[in-house]
Amino acid sequence: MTASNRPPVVGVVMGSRSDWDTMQHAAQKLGELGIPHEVRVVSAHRTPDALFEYAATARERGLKAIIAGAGGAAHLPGMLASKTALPVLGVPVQSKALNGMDSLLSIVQMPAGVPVATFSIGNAGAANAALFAAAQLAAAGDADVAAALDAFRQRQTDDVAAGDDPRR
Ligand code: RP5
Repeated sequence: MTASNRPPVVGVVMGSRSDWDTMQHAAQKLGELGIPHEVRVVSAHRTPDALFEYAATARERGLKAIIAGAGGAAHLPGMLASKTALPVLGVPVQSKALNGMDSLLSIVQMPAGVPVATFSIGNAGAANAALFAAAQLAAAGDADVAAALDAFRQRQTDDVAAGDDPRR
């Protein structure tokens, strides 16, 4: 079975379709590593009931982690974390008004007892959240993901070495 026809183990959620430009970098990395995942728009403010339902059923549906991206008053990751003990990986989307500082601070400053692992603002944060979710799956014993992650790291190292003269 390919990653796309196995049940998802990672959920990629975002507060708005407008977050997809950023969050596609998480989905792309998960795909590259062969990790089955789902992608949904779930808004803390516009669809709060759907958010609660998503978080409350995530574990029983087989998810092992949720990557959640949001911008501005970015309450989605924290509210998901309030309803599930699955790891929630928060991605601050770069907002237009405040460049993502609002998103970052909204996501990172969780009260003790309800953790959200917070990544950097924007595309790098989305990509790294996916790689971190992969590392969690690998650490929990998924040998295929561990091998895919090692291969990714090696390719990345090789790519840097192959282009080590910036004039070429
Ligand atoms: C947040 O508001 C979303 O995560 C998005 O980053 C931001 C703006 O949403 P739209 O107005 O573009 O739908 O909830």
